[in-house]
Amino acid sequence: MPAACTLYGSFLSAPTYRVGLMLALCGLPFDYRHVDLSKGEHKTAEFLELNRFGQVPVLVHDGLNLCQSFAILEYLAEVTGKFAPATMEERQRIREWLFWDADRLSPGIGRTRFFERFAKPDAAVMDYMRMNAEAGLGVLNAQLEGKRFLVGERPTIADIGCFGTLIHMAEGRFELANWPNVKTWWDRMSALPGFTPPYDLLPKFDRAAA
Ligand SMILES: N[C@@H](CCC(=O)N[C@@H](CS)C(=O)NCC(=O)O)C(=O)O
Repeated sequence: MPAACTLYGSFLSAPTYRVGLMLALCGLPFDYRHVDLSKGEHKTAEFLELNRFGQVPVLVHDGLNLCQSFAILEYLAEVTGKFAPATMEERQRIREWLFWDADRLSPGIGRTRFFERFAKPDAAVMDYMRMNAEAGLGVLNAQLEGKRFLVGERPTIADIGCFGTLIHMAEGRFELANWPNVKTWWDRMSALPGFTPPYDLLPKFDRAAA
């Protein structure tokens, strides 16, 4: 993948981390632009030119501005050939995981963590979010029984996507040890060459590629 990459994101953002982690695991240096969500920088006319949805992350590569982190993972897998499906069946299985994550896992985990960290809504709302998150963790735990990775015998963007979703789970007061198969898989993901934890990978300032 010869062209340079620029990642726009926030150090607090799991979707930004998901893309940053993919780049790091692929060994691809990237310029980083810090988008300060607290100042509404993601809603400026300039940023909306990059992402019509007014959200981070955005990846700019080869003249294309790309949004939606799971779609960006698919793009990167395609252009690098890394963490990519080897067969049509794998492609579909990976998509199933990514779509399920966006539908079920991310909302529960992400919102519970957001509310725990930044706001305290009504207890019933918190319970509902937490229940959804725990249901998602239960699905992951069951699926990882006796398996090294989510699809096939090697890590794919399905793993990177779901791992990125869980990365701040401790901030949502989820105890990883309660889902032992998820914990074993987490340790395996954290041992991949190039793995970098979120607050090391994503700074609070712009950074040029090393
Ligand atoms: N489905 C999107 C979700 C992105 C997202 O929710 N980004 C958050 C930060 S973690 C954001 O930009 N929030 C501001 C907003 O939605 O206005 C993705 O996966 O990229």
